[in-house]
Amino acid sequence: MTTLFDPIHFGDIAAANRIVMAPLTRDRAGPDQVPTPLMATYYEQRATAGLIVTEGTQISAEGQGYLDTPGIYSAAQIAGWKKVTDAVHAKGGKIVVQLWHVGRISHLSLLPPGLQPVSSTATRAKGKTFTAQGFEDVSEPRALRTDEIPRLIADYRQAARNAIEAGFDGVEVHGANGYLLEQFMRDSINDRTDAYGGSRENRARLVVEVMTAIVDEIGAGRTGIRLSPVTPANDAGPDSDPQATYELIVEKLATLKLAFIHVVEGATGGPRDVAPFDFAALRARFKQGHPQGAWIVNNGYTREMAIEAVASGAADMVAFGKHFISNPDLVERLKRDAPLAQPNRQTFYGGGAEGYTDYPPMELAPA
Ligand code: 8OZ
Repeated sequence: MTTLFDPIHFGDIAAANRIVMAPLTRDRAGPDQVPTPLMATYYEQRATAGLIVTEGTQISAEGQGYLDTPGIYSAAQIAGWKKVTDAVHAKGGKIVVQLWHVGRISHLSLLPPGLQPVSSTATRAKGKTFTAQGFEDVSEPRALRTDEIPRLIADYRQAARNAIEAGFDGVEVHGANGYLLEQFMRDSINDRTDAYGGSRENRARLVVEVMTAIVDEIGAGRTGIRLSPVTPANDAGPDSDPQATYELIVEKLATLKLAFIHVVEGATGGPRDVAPFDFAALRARFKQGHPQGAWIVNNGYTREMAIEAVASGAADMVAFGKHFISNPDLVERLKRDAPLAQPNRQTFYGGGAEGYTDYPPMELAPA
C-alpha cells in the first residue's frame, strides 16, 4: 500500500515523499522584487518536503498585487532564484515556482507608472491588498483587450522559460484564489463578450492557452497548475455551475498531460465545506487517460487525513501551508507523529528572519 512517506515520480519530477510545501506569500523580496539570500535559507530549511511550491511569483510587473512579492521577469530575479534552487537541490529537495498574475487584485502604487491593474472585467473587486501604506482597497482594473491576450500569454511563456533558467524543477501556474486566471474562469466575474467570455468554453480559453504555451515552452512533465473551484478568496463570487466549469477546464488540461494538478478544497485557508463540490469527479477527469499525473490536495489537512488520502488513492500528494511555516522539518515530524509548532500570524507577511527562518527543527525545539 502506498503511504504519504513513499517516493513518487510524476512528469519529470522525482519526489522523495508525497508531502508538498504549499505556496505561501511571505512578502520578503528585496528591491526590484529580487529574491534574497534569506529566502534561500527559508526554502533550504524546508527542502525535505517532497516538493516545494514557492510563494506566488509575478510573471511581469503588471502581475504584482502586494508589496515585496518576488518576480521572475528580470535577470536579477532569475539570479536570485538560482540561489534558492541551488540551496534546495543541495539538500536533495525539489522546487517549482508558482507563476502568478494577480489581475485586478492590485493597487496603482504597486505598478510601474502608467500601468493599471488588468482583468477580464473593468469591475473593481471588493477587497484590500497590502501596499507600502498598509492595507488599502484594490484599484479599479481595466478589461484586457482581446488583442492584448497574446502578449499576456507570451509573458507566462517567458516566465516559464526563466524558471527553467533559474534552475526550478518546473512551474505551478496560479489558477486559483480570485487572481487573473480565475477572473476569466468564473461567470461571477468575467463579463466579456469576446472569445474569452460568455460560454464555459470561452471562459476556459485563457487558462488552456496559457498552459498550452507553457507546455510547448518547457514540457508537460515540468508543468502543473493550482485550482480552487469553490474558494471565495479575493471577492471571487461562486461560478453559476462550478462543477461543470471546472470539469471542463480539467478535462481540457488533462489532454496536455500535465505533471500535476493541485486543488484547494473549500475556502482557501478556511472551511473545507464552504460549498458542495465533487473533487473526486474532478480528479477522475484528470486521471482518465493520464494516470501518471499527480493529484495534489490542500486545505486544512491533518496528519491523519493526509495519510488516509494517499492510502485510499484519493490523492497522490498532500500540500501543507501554515504547518510548513513553523515546522521546517514537517516531514520528519509527521513521520514520527511528533507535536507541531504553531505559527505566529504577526510575522506571516513582510519583515525579516523573525517568524521566517527562526523556527527551529525538532531536535532544537524546547522540550
Ligand atoms: C495571502 C496573502 C497574499 C497573497 C493566494 C497568493 O491567496 C496568495 C496570497 C495569500 O494565493
